[in-house]
Amino acid sequence: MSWSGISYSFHFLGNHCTKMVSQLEIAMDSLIKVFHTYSSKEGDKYKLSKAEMKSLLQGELSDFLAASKDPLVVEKIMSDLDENRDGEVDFQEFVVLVAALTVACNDFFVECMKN
Ligand SMILES: [Ca+2]
Repeated sequence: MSWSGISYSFHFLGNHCTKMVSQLEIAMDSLIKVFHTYSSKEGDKYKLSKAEMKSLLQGELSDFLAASKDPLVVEKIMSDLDENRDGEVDFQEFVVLVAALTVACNDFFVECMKN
């Protein structure tokens, strides 16, 4: 990398540290932090095992879990999300769940606003 490239990188990082973070950036940061808080507990630090997934759902989405009367809900979510069938949920697989739940919440919000 040239000197101008390095100074540009530092300039970018410097700006990034001092500027105000947006609501969306805070939300993205939270998603990453929540995932890693649970994924780092056992085995592969960057993937959720079934136990870690259950712990995340209980800790962060307890209302969603309580609303489901299905005793196999964790197993079903796990197998739905585990696209590459390695028995664990990586970050890319996890965000699919968050996106689906966010879409459902938005639909509910829009319906409420109409009434
Ligand atoms: Ca997987």
